Amino acid sequence: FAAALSCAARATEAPRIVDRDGRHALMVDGKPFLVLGAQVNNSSGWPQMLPQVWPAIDALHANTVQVPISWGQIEAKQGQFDFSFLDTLLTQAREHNVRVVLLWFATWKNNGPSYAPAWVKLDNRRYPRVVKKDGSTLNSLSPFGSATLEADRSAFVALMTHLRKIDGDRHTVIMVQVENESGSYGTDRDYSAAGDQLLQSPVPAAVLQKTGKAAGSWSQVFGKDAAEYSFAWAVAHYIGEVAAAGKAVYDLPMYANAALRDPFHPGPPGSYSSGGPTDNVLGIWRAAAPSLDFVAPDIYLREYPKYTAVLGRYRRDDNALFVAETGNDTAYARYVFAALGQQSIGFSPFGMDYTRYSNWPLGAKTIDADTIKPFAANYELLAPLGSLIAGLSVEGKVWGASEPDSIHEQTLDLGDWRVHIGYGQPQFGMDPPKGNEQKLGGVLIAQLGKNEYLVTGYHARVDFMPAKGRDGVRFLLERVEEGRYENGQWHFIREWNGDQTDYGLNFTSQPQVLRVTLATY
Ligand code: N0T
Repeated sequence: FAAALSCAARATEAPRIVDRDGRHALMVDGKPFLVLGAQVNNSSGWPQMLPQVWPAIDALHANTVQVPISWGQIEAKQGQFDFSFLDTLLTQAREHNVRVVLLWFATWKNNGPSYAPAWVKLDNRRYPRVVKKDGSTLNSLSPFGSATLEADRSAFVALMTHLRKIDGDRHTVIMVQVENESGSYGTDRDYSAAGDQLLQSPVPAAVLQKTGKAAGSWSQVFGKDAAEYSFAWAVAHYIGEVAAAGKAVYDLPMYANAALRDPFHPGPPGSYSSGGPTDNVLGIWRAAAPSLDFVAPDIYLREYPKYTAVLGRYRRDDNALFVAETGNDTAYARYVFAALGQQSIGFSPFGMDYTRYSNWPLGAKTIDADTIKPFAANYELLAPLGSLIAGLSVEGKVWGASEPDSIHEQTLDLGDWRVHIGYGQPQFGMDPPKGNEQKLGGVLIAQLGKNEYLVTGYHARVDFMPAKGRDGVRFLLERVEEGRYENGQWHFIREWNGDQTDYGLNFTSQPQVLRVTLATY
């Protein structure tokens, strides 16, 4: 399939998401593309800030930068548009040889309308806010506001029209995020008349199909969850309408991102952003907003069990996994490997610029060269492999693992073979793994042929073994080559043998890529 994908490669082809057998890839210039991304801070989307952005992006070896485009910035006066920042951004992104994901900050930015123009956010009559059960009003725009939808959609269409004009033949912009962390904090739904009415209306067929429920009203079908689920439908439908109108003028991949709920102890809706694409309403979102290519998690959960649970929930047959945001502290860097193991189309730490803002405790305390280093090391290793990995991922031939917090070993099941991974072991001999001092370990494996694997990673020891049920099989490492990929071509450096293979394949802080051929005797 990778070969078929590359054969069809056309440099002029617009970016798109392909879905095959419940697996997904982002295609850019007709080839599978792995987003090694970084997101700038919320207020860095201004021409005079870009000099503090590019040094961080360049140091990261990122191939993609996510930058906000604010509704208030482009349409301060209704109907008059100013796209000068976008023009500047694209010119400079091309000079820095990175792709762009635009973030449409409009009706929702972390539940609120702060990025909407003043003529929207100060006119509560035309652009109503969400009403709580007690009748009070939240600073979160209602998804039932038809004038709000109309206004947001027109602005977005203007943006996409301009974008097609300046970038339709270059595709510097490869995806668009529609809104940011939608939904509302402090309520499960909008208690306006329209919100009440929705509860009593029939659940649309697409939602019934996704959730396997029998027909009825939202209240009848979903009982105590009806408030949150119907609200999620309304928010998703609104964002789906905005995305569809944008796609009609310029068809780029589009997604919505989620402020997560805790995967194990979520608490009640409203304690998290209710109505947004949280893990409990993914089916409703996919049904309500078919124009969105996927919905994506913003992962600010440092703990391994939580982080990996989130990856597993957003990777679905009907949903490509993309780590749309993650913390920029060192603890998060290793998770790029687990994300790739869950077929993620990309990974993107948040707040990666030198404007001197830190969102600690979500991310790092300070953003400097040391903060960037572990992320940069991963991207340096993965960048030359990106297209290869993304192509093999759609075929189900990629595995990945990140170092856990308190467990120091793992096994990955590759089919005929499995690998044992140990973290914090001496390179020579069989001392048990005791974990790395800094949790930076990670491993990535991709199958290249029947018994041939690409193996790479950092701070980990990898041992191959026959799969369960083949325990008696006598096997050996026929050949272990170290080399590097350049434009998809393998360049041989040396063969690993003796101490370098007898006690497992030891990855250190060096960016090393191996091709391992296994055999039986
Ligand atoms: C993120 C970012 C930015 C475990 C926070 C995360 C970005 C937005 N919001 O710096 O504002 O635009 O998408 C919200 C995390 C909630 C707290 C979770 C505690």
